[in-house]
Amino acid sequence: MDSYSVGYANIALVKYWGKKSKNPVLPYNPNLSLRLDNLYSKTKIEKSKNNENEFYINDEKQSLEELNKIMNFIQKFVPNINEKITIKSYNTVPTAAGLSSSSSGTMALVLACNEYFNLQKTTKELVQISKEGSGSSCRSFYKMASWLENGEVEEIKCDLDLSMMVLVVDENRKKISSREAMERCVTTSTNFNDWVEAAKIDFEEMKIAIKENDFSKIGEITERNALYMHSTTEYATPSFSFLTDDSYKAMELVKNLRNEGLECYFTMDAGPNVKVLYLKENHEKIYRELEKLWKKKIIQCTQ
Ligand code: 2P0
Repeated sequence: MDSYSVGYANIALVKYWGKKSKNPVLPYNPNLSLRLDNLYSKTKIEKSKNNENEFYINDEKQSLEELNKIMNFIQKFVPNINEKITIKSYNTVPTAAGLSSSSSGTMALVLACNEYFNLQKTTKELVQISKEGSGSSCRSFYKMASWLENGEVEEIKCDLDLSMMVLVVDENRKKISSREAMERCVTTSTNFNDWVEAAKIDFEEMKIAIKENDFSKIGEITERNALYMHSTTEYATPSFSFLTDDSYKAMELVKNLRNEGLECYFTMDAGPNVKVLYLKENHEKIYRELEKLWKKKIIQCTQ
């Protein structure tokens, strides 16, 4: 029997960018995400055949550093592991390219541990465990979720059929991890406090827009929130950016499409790739147009 546990990627419409506390992991601002059911990781744990702990992603043995990271995390919620294990994980998401592979991977790992070690945790407990591995992964347990400053994760009801695709700029592993980037912004960005205040307002307005099924407002807030998050990297010391010339080209494409009457909006995370948010009913039209204009890969993230 295929006993893999599946975890999904999620993309924030209001971003988590900065830890108010590291233990437990708490965000500076409330944030909110959409789960991408086509981008997932599946993970299985087995008793090791080699009498050593091992960690594979897409059949590739991971470094000792990656193995230690994952084992330290597991040991936080699985006490007294008295055997060696093999962790096998497969990503449909390119790893560490700002496509939320850490959220899908962490969710899958937490579920796999629950299964293999027979932990019998509730979803609510697994959500809280998950965020200690990768903050944003706690949102992947729900189709739409919010994660609050006090650590609570709530499911958000949304009647709109929201979809996303990714205009791939670069699938390679990013040079700076989101953890390190976030930390640098918290400690050095001169506009970090302003970002937190703006994101709090975005979060409140986003919840209202979702309740009112106001897609235009949802899109508007999504774009301005992503741009603000990225501006904190410019104001950091040393300054840096996840976005490349091609990212800006992709953002322009999205704006042009919108100006021509095909309503869609962009968002970007800790990497150069640009995600496009639209209503499912416009999927074919938007995909057809973007396929003509975007010469690189496009990933369809939702059915
Ligand atoms: C988000 N990101 O809200 C934001 C926007 C990236 C940009 O959460 O340090 O793996 O493990 O808590 O959750 C990616 O960072 O960071 C992220 P940690 P995480 O999706």
